[in-house]
Amino acid sequence: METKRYIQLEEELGAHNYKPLDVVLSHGEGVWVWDVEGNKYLDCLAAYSAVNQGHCHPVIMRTMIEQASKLTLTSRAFRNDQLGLFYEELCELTNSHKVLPMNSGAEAVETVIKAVRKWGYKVKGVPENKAEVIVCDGNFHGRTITIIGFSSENQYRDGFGPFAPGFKLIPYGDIEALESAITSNTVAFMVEPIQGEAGVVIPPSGYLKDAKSVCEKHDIVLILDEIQTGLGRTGKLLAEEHDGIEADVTVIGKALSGGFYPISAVLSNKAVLGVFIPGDHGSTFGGNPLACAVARTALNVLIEENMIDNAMKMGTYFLSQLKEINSPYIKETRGKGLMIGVELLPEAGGARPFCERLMALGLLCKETHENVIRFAPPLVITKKEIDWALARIKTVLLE
Ligand code: IF1
Repeated sequence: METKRYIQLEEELGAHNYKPLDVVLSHGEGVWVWDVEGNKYLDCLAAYSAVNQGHCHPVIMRTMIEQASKLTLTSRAFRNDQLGLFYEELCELTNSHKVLPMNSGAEAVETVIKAVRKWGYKVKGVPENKAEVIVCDGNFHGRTITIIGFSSENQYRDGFGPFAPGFKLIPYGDIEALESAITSNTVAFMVEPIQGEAGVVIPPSGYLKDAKSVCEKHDIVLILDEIQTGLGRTGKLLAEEHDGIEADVTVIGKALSGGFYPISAVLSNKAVLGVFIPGDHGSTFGGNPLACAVARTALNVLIEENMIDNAMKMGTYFLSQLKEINSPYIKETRGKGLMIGVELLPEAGGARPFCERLMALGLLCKETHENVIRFAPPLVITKKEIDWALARIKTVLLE
């Protein structure tokens, strides 16, 4: 079946909640993917940083096949032989004290909102139903009703109200705004170390460090959403390391399974996740043995195969080369590790046409927020592959 038939089926039978590029992918390996016509592309999106380890990583695949032939799902009514080991290895790696495993990133974010509200009521003494969580303009934390309720992006909210109360929006990167938004009912501040969907927006250096001290001063929980920035994307295991801090609570997902299986997790100190008692929270698939086995291997290859250092080295190189492109279309080129955004001037006519031209040259990337082309390849990318990509990026940006 050729491309247009696949597209026709998707267009006719699928809800139109996305506007994908018209490429129909059939298999992938490392940074490369192939479409149904046999054309080869370099994947510069890595499924929004869920495939940091590269497509179909053979070692993760072997674990998936082995575990799938043994035990996939037991529910949490019983215990299993992968969960405790997953907890141990994840806590060791991230210096965490407690873990709550879920499936999607949004579910993990919903979980942390429940946890900090309960912590506020039971530990901090905030009056019931008065808890406030501070978030930032330009945030992206998922697509559930609670989460879009505090989005600053109209399209994510339009038509989906009414929304949950108890959230305050402040400008991203502004510590004074954080300080003045805090009340006696504030329980937490939730923030992305770099705002992905907002267009790879990097806050002033030291922002997370300052946010941590403001949170400590007012006894509120600092939650870092590292679902996109975590697991090596910015050249560190967690992006918080660039500021030399440890969040009270960290949310991870996406590459936690190397793109093989939905698994996310809330990592915390003892206090916050310690508020949950049996029956408070759960999910059918949360913490299932297949997800945990895959995640253990996905974390292991990230470290064993030096992907994090590679992301730092290759990201520095990629960014420096992109900054040298003297294109009339470029407003700003920014990034950290392999989380890079090229912001185009409005007169360039939007990033989408550039992504379409890049696709025609064999490079798959995604526009975000109209004018930003996001470059976030798998962390296994080599200098040679970056040079291959740069040649095509220059062609499109200099034509
Ligand atoms: C879409 C991008 C969007 C996330 C952060 C939580 C979640 C995400 C920082 C929720 C998910 C995905 C969702 C996908 C597009 C992509 C994305 F920034 F990565 F590009 F939308 F902002 N926190 N990001 O980035 O995790 O529930 O999806 O597992 O919804 O269109 P999820």
